[in-house]
Amino acid sequence: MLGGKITFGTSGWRGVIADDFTVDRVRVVTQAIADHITEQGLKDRGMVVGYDTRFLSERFAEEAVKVLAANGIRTYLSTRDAPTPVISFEIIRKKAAGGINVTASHNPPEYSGLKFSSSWGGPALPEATLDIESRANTLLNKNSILVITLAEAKEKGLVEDVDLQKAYSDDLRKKIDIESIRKGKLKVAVDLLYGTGKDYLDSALRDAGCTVTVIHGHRDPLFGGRSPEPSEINLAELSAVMKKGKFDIGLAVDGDADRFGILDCDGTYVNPNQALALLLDYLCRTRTWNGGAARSFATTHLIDAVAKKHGIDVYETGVGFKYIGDLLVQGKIMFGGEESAGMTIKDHVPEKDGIVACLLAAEMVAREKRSVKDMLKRLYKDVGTILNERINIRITDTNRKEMAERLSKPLTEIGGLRVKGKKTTADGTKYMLEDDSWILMRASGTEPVVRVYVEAGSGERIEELVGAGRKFILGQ
Ligand code: VG1
Ligand code: CO
Repeated sequence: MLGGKITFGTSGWRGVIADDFTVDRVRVVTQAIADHITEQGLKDRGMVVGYDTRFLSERFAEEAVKVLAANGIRTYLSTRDAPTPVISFEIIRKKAAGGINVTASHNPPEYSGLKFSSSWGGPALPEATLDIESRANTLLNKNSILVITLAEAKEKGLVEDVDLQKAYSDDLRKKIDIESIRKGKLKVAVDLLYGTGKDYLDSALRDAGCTVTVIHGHRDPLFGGRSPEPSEINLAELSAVMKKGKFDIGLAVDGDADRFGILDCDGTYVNPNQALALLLDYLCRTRTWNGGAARSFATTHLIDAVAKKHGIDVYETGVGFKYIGDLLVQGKIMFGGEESAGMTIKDHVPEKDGIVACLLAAEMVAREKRSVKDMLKRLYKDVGTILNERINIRITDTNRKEMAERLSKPLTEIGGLRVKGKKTTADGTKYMLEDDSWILMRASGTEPVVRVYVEAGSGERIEELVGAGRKFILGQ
């Protein structure tokens, strides 16, 4: 058997390079995908294949192409590293059977990963990933992977090198109010976090007349020693750049450019939940779209308050953008967001898109002519103050077991307040407390951490709840 079991987490299969994530295992997973799409009768539609800027990503992508070709499946292979939403866009454009992006997204540098998107363009739903997983785990014990060389695949016309950038970038002009951004003459600081967003986000901003200062715009498979996640701590350097100059907004995307990061004009980090609520409010005021708003179980209820203000429905989904993507293709929503800094909009890809989110934030700042802080103040006045926080706690295998046990027992009191209601889903139990604050604790499906999500009306309550959650997880 080639290593341990292969499992797809919240988004794709991820593993440590040279340990879980190896050439052999990429071939196995690709064979499972090839069998999956063959059984669905989609094999003649071909697959879009891309890769991020991590160590050996293009090599792993090549392995996927070789296996697909051996199975008689044609590949549209990206000529450069590709954001996941761009793969999604191309799947829809080419009416392909699906797509593979070799990426571990926001994970630390030692990870690689493989995201499989279905023919409808979004991250595969559990029914697809469970099938692929089970096929892959059966294949691990067999020696039946079909592989041919890349040269042979090319000779047979089974690989087409494609530029994914142009069509996607042209399409952005239909979705973003470029003229308003142009009129705003924005000065924008951009952190590309060494990832795939390069020449997508910065170029789109320049095309819209912005003056753009870019940092980390080159490939570094070690991501400067951090994770390519646009979190507050990882954007400290961008914030420092902004404090030295005069900027209207700071923008960032994660390693595969499906997540966004936003800094206010003074370099202050904007919490993604707040950014989502502001963007939803802005879109409701500036677009004439029908449909509701979707948010994951862990995402702020500020979305609900904004939706109520505009009279639109709210859909609550499990954690993972696949569920939001599914609602988008069903035509039920005009907006979908996750607290981890993922969002998409009507008529766009059913996948989170950090590039679109950042451009919409630029558009909002250009049109509103206010700082994010001011917009937020106004929003809170309008719909009430809801603050939130998420912390990640690294756990060992020993405290994982004890924690699971503790989590399985119902709680009646948290942080000194009585539990007034609870909702249990596959993502854990969300406890609603007497003062309308809430807390959710769940194990991540992409990293070896437990996440504690809290929401409350004041900073002090947030602190108390975070403290209670930490104590609960670590058992002290
Ligand atoms: C995290 C986020 C989730 C997101 C997923 C993939 O999952 O919480 O909202 O969809 O990552 O994001 P988890 O199970 O680790 O909490 V990405 O940028 O890695 O595609
Ligand atoms: Co990502």
